[in-house]
Amino acid sequence: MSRLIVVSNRVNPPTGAGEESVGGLAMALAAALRQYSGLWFGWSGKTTPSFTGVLDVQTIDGVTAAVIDLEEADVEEYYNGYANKTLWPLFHYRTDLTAYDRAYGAGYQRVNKRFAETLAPLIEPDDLIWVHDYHLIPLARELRALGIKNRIGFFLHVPWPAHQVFTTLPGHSRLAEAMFDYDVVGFQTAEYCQAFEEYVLSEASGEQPRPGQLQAFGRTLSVGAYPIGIDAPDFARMVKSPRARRMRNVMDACTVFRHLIVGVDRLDYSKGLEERFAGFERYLADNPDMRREVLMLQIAPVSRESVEAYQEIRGRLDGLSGRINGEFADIDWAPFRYVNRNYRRDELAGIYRAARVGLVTPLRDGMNLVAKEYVAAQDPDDPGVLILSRFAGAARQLDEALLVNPNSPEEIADALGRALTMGKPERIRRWRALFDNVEREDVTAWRDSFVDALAGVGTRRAALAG
Ligand code: ADQ
Repeated sequence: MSRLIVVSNRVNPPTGAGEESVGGLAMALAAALRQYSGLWFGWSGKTTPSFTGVLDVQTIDGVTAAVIDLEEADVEEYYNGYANKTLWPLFHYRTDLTAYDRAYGAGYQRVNKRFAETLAPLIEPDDLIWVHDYHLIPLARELRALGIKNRIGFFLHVPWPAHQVFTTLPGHSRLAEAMFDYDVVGFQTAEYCQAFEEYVLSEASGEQPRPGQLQAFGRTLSVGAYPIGIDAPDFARMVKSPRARRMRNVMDACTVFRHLIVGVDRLDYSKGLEERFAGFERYLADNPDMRREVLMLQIAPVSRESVEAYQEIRGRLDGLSGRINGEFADIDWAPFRYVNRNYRRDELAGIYRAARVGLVTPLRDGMNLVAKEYVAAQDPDDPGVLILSRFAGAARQLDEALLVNPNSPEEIADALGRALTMGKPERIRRWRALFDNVEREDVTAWRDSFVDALAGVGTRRAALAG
């Protein structure tokens, strides 16, 4: 029977509702794999003095994971370097933060080759291979070079930038060509898919024989939008859990007679935290009579701490949060709570549920699962309001949220004013439309539609499910 092999940079299957510190990608992949007899391959997160390619295989919570350690230089050049200092900022339109360093590019190619050489012996002829995210774009090319003929798909979790931005990358053509060693390439939204098509047609002399197909570099590729979702049934269960209820009670006790506004993000410059803080500050300045009526809680666990840009933004956010409380707090009250730690997922569910406003304002975001989690956690009879950046992929589906330009503190402040005074009938009407989408286009729908496309539309799906 065919298997599904999922490949991503990090392999960290969550161990259940209590798991802390798991990114959106890990949550989604674990949920996707649990229902397939398959394998999850990638980096352990550990380093070794010299690369051995020795696999550590474990089964955690129904997911078989096979991981390898990388050398220090790999981590520096491939992970911290090309992935997090070159491609991440570039794909999020931060050309000002994008580092162009040949050693990073070489490390990126080397690690992709190492992944391919370690993975290739594990691949059986009928396996479907599903590669994830910008860390591993050249993986299919490396696997093909080793003679792997299986169907290989690629899903990009982050935006594909406009071609004027993508072409600022030295070696962009090589990276784009590597996409054509896949059979199917999926993007979060139609907009990113179009940006890729536009690049291929205008920069790579490509052709589009029919919608959803691209020809270039002598090969043909299927492309499409496959918006990722959350594990909606699992999240619904979690919202009702004792820990979620306890956390909700804790938050209610902190906000007696006040409305809670919540933001939950990895501490990353793409998430628009500085502008969001400024938006809240503006709201307080413009609405003196509301100052005692609101509490904003921003949860932002630190990430990628070895990258300077992340250290810098952390310092700026510490300063801003201090300034807001310094300016507006009184002896018995402070408007802003800023915490840098991880929470259990069931605790997060309780926090979302207690919040009258979910404030999700990334400057750019492939999708943004926090927006969907916030919607899934609401009380149907008295739901909160989602304020969402128009530059999050999620805005394409969640258009009944209050959509804002995340670069504008004024727009954020206005949206806060609207959300905090919105009557119950409008809140319920908007939430219902949002929830229908979150429930319908969940992680299972995402996985099935991509795997169907990869397997050749439904023909082999029955054989895959295990
Ligand atoms: P991320 O950039 O990590 O994901 P996001 O989609 O919001 O962003 O997912 C974050 C996840 O981490 C959520 O499930 C959230 O609950 C969890 N999380 C955040 N803060 C936490 C905390 N303090 N404690 C515990 N858990 C926390 C990337 C892309 C996104 C895309 C996803 C999936 O950048 O655009 O939506 O992959 O494709």
